[in-house]
Amino acid sequence: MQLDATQWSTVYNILSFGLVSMLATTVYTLVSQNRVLPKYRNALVLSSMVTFIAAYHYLRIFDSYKEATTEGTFTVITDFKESPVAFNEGYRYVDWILTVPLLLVEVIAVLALAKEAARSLITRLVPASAAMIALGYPGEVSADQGEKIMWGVLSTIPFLYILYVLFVELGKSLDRQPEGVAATIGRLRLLLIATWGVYPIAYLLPIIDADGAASSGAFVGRQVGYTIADVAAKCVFGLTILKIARMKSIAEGMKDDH
Ligand SMILES: *C/C=C(C)/C=C/C=C(C)/C=C/C1=C(C)CCCC1(C)C
Repeated sequence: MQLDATQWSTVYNILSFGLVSMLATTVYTLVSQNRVLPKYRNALVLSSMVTFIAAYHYLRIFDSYKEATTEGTFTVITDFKESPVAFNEGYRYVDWILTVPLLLVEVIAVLALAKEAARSLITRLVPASAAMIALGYPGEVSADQGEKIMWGVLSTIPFLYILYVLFVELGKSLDRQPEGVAATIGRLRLLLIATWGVYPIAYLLPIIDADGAASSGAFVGRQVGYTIADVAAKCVFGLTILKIARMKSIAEGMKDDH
């Protein structure tokens, strides 16, 4: 696979953008802890953990990308096959298998549901999300179109199940949320669907490209798609969680003075 100079720097810059977004959000959600009631702080801790874990993996992806494509200071090896080091796409999946279940627990935590209801949702969402990521990985790294489609379809089954639980099951708890909060939680769910939906689309790029897994356009598109989706699904999402926690804290009597 050949990357031209523009493609190479596009991926370089988007990875850099992903890394700094994760770092900044980690700091912001950490220092905002005392702006919410103690019972909502766990949701913020989970958000900080998610962006911290992602920041670490962006560092690793960044290193792996540079190693696989550059030699010396100024030479760019644009042909991945010529590179002695392979680009490791696995870092993303290691990241996701940790952060996706944590993101779902984060949603449940900010709702502060009754213990029973929270446990029932978590015991269904966490295994389903782990299965979704684990089933996607063999397809991601395969160069065979048929295998990509098969693993993609298998991974979509738990994906649809997660959407079902979030929309149908979780919908029932929205009636019990304070005024204004229910609407924000509704928007949070839409944000989740809109951003999580980008991943399977980015995954599809090498499948719909005539050059398949060897297409550099599909490679760049996938890196850009995954990174923008990560920033939306982890950073923007985490900040929305903070907003919900603030609204609920104020609705429950916390003074709105900081
Ligand atoms: C922070 C990372 C997040 C929120 C990652 C989410 C990832 C997905 C929703 C991935 C879904 C996939 C499918 C539904 C089918 C094809 C394979 C995947 C793993 C890309």
